[in-house]
Amino acid sequence: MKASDLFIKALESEGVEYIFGIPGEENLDLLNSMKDSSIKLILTRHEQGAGFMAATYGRLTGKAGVCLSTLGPGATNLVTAAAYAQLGAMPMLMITGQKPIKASKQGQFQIVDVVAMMRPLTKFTHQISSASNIPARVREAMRNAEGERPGAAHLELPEDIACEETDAKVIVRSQFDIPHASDNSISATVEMIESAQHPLILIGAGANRKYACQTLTAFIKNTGIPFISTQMGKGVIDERNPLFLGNAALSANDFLHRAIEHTDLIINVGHDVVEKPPFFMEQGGFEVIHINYVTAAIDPVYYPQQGVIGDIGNSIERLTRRITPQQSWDFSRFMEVKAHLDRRLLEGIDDDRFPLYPQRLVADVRKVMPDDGIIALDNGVYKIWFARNYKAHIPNTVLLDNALATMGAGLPSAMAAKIVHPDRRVMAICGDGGFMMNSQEMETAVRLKLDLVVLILRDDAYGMIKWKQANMGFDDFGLDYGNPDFVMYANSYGANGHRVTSAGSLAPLLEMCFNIPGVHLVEVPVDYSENDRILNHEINENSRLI
Ligand SMILES: Cc1ncc(C[n+]2csc(CCOP(=O)(O)OP(=O)(O)O)c2C)c(N)n1
Ligand SMILES: [Mg+2]
Repeated sequence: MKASDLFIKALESEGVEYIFGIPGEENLDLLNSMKDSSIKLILTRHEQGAGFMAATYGRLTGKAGVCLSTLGPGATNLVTAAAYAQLGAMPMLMITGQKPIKASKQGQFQIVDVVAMMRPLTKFTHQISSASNIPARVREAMRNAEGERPGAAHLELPEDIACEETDAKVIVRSQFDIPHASDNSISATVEMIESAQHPLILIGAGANRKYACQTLTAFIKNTGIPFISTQMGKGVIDERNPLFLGNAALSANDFLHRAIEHTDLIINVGHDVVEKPPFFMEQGGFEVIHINYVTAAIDPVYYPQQGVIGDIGNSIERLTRRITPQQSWDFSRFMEVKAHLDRRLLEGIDDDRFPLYPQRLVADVRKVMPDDGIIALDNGVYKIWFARNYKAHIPNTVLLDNALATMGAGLPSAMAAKIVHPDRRVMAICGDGGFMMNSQEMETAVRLKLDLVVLILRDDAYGMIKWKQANMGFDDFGLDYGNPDFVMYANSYGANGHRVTSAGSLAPLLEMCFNIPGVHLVEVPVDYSENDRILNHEINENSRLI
């Protein structure tokens, strides 16, 4: 068999459904091998878009998303997506081409050492130097990408290897279960939780990866212990749950930090130090139990005293069976904090001012999204508002990146979400800055006939940096720009462009967009003038008063 055919067969055997990317001449054998394959090629307009789509496919399915590029410039364009997958623990496999390795063809033309470039950004990176090794290398790349903690893997398939003949056979996936935590660690944890006074549960990104939602919901119901979530832990448990205190969108000085100050034990489920810390450990302060698939990466502000390492669902189920709710537990302070925060979160939801204020925007988006609707956020200051104010109802319905926190991923990740869940409502939410970083993928979305709403929050500036600039006491300088006419821009792609002209028209317009097939771009002028006052000062001051 030809090596490139074997490569594609190996990917088919891994269950790969799509390859996102842009082939170059060095990938033409592989491309040709895809012609008769069950794997669908999704051609994009930039490798970064392909990488973000593959990573999000991996995030939503647990199976590595696969992307493809040529050597040199194609591969360097994948670098940000590699970091996105690696930091965000999203399983992804990148395949890049290379000039022939056995006989040089064109000197050093277009050649960079892609394997070395990918090393700090991946769990596994390898140049295939013999066709007979393809089955093992593909398997190993997938094992690395998908195994806990998931991340990026990379394989380079040089042009002369891709057309070799080989009689090697595909290696099928190994069957295994994720190991379970030891009885000792479960017993020690039960003891710690039962003897705490004010235990508090924190749910992080890892709990969104596998199916921990039902067991965690039962754990919280049976124990009555209140919980908070990190940005990437949103939705593991329905945030309308009466024991949900709030989201750690801000690192410090929010209402829920009053609860964190009061706890003596944090039960930290699925946390990952890559997320902005939702709390800071201090010597002599509260203790932390780390419940996760892998042991905690230690950091100056994170050094849990107890680990429960193994399948999260299994650990939680066993803890639920073993823990007896204690008379001595006292959650009154937590519930006081919740009452204050809940009241504050209602402020501004019907604010009629225009351009729109973020609180109204978040409330209106929530109104048009069903429980299973997915919002995919790019990076900008609105991410804080959505993390804090948007209540997620089910797992993986708020796709935000609190790991690499890159701009430019909102649109591609929404597209991947729509491909994985064609029957659900999906909305990309982007700043005018982040959207423009990968806006060329509008063409891909239109070509794929995706039903998608792309919300652009227009402040004609890098608003998030303006907000930080104000917070640090600097003058307003150097962060404003102009924009294309987004309505005409969308229309030129064959999408449908819309502009919001009053606060009251946003929700009905979004509803209409979801009812008309196709890609809809909705430009929403936003007023960020209160971000500094509210996020930097008011929350801090008000939370100190409770
Ligand atoms: C690729 C990349 N470049 C720069 C940054 C730093 N950064 C974070 S948010 C931001 C501004 C975002 O502007 P925009 O997308 O318009 O959103 P806004 O905050 O204005 O709503 C910048 C420059 C980043 N996170 N990622
Ligand atoms: Mg902006």
